[in-house]
Amino acid sequence: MNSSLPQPSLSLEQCANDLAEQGYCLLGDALTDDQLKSLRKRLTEQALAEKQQGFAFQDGGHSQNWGDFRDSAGVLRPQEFTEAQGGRNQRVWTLVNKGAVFLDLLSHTAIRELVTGLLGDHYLLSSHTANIANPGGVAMRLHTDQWWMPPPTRIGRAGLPAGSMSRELFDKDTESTGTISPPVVLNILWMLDEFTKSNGGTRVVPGSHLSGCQPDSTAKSIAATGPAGTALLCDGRIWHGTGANSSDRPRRAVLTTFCTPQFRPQENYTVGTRQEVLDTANPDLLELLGFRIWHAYGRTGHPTDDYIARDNSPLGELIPD
Ligand SMILES: O=C(O)CCC(=O)C(=O)O
Repeated sequence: MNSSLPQPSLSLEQCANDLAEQGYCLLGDALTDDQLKSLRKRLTEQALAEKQQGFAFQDGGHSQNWGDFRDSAGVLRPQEFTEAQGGRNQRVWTLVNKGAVFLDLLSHTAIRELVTGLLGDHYLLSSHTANIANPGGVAMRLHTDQWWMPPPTRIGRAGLPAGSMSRELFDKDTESTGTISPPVVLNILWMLDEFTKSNGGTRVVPGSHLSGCQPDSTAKSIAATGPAGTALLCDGRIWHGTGANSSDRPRRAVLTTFCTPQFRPQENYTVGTRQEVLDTANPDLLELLGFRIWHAYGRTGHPTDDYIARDNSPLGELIPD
């Protein structure tokens, strides 16, 4: 084992250094035993119910395990896997609506300190989901979580127009321009089971967050491992992906992704959060969910309003008195 690679640590300073130098860190004992117990129970119940009631989303059954593809008519479509197609892993989406135990993770003090350290004073929740990597699931293709970030360019060099980015095009962007974008995403993987090399522990390429390019398929990855209760934090630029699970048990994890407020979250919480969650949300949660206006962006009316609300009736056509 390379001892300079991140190990689970209780020290926030160590974690921040690991994140800066290696692109990931492991916060030890991030979850209490009680939290672990309740998270496992709620996730397992929810995942089973989603399967039974036809809502389950499965992936993890192909070697090219993420990305768009062209169908027979040449139309670009998102890749999805059903269990019948070989998808083994189960994703559970939008956990903000699926139990208080998931919402509590968002106010974890040590994690929030690390998020603020990397992303700054303001950020949004981009997604709050779970990945149950089941036995037989294959390794996910290495990717970054900010693949859409327009890369820095040189004066006079025409880059790809920022609105034309697609995962497919960015997978080809494996040559560094010698410049680098800042991290604008931070992904936290809460380990509900021990992560090992054989049970699908997330593969990472240490230091790849500083490469300035997208993953190349020959990159050597290692498994980020830790006992249940550890939180794995990944800089949005690091090359990573779910490992193959060759064990006989599921590897459960909650994945919480934050992004800076210039960018579009993966899950649209202003529409997709259930009203009962909003009814008890504090200002911090409302900000994470995108209800706080950021420098006049995200407004529905007056640019100097602080927050938006669903029940604000937008001003319409007016007729003078
Ligand atoms: O579950 C994991 O180990 C990683 C998942 C991941 O990289 C993703 O969902 O983008």
